[in-house]
Amino acid sequence: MESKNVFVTIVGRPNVGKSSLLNSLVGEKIAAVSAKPQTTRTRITGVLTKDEIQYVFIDTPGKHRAKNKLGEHMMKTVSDAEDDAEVALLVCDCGKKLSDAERELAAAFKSRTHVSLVLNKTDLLTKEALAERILEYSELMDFEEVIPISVLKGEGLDIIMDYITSKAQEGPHYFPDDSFTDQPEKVLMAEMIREKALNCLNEEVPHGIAVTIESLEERDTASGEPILDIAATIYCERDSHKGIVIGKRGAMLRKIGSEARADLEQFFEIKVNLDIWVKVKEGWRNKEALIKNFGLS
Ligand SMILES: Nc1nc2c(ncn2[C@@H]2O[C@H](COP(=O)(O)OP(=O)(O)OP(=O)(O)O)[C@@H](O)[C@H]2O)c(=O)[nH]1
Ligand SMILES: [Mg+2]
Repeated sequence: MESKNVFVTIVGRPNVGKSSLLNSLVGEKIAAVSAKPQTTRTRITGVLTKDEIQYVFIDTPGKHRAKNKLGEHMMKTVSDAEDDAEVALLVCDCGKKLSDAERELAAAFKSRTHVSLVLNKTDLLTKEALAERILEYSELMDFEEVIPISVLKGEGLDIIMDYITSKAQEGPHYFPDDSFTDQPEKVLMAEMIREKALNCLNEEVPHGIAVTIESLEERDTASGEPILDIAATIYCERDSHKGIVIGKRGAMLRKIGSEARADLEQFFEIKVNLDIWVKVKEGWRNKEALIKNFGLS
């Protein structure tokens, strides 16, 4: 059997459902998803190997105007991804009107051959409204395909897969056939915790959060059952934010911890004991050294 591969870059403005799409296509929850824009901070590679074809998906941060150094790094990730795309999916929220972010992305991809428009969240729209949106977005450029989907309902994903499959070319598998991502274990864990913090917290607090895994140790409980001890730290930007993350008598931190633990146990298929600390690193999103320290540059 000849071996094939295809590299697919997923771009779009924040919150359109890029990471949701990545997770659905790969069939594993490898990228954090939240209702808050700017959830994804770095390039995330998802891998799916089916028979002879290896699909490599690259999820990127949502395109926006950077307001701090972290934002600048996020936008550098997007422009880097523009260069190495073989197939590019410009994902849009069909409930939203065309924006500058989409115009800029279309301009960046204009010279490429395999660029398709993916209109997500069709579940939120009537057929008529969707038809209008398709016309509006199709003006952007000469897309190879226009694919309306709903990640939520699992609709249209097979059409995306057929399209991508038709672009696969002879070549090696760059990742082991049984891997889903190139993200290190600790990064996946930290992102699972950050996702829960994003979902539980309001307003400006969640965007100023970074999560690191301090230690990781597997041991056997007294009954002989294996358990994974994970020690994590949530960094926030201010003392007042630290109070919010911890919550009344630690209630918020417990909620974040128990939701994260459930995901961790499911993904890593082992019982987890999760210990989370909260620390303050003032204004870290504008400090290069800290951004680097958190693995975000
Ligand atoms: N109604 C509806 N909501 C969806 C659909 N797909 C994703 N969402 C929701 O849209 C929100 C954003 O999803 P993400 O996957 O985090 O979006 P993203 O484009 O990766 O966002 P950034 O990482 O911030 O750029 C989440 O609340 C998802 O649950 C869909 O098909 N329909
Ligand atoms: Mg994302």
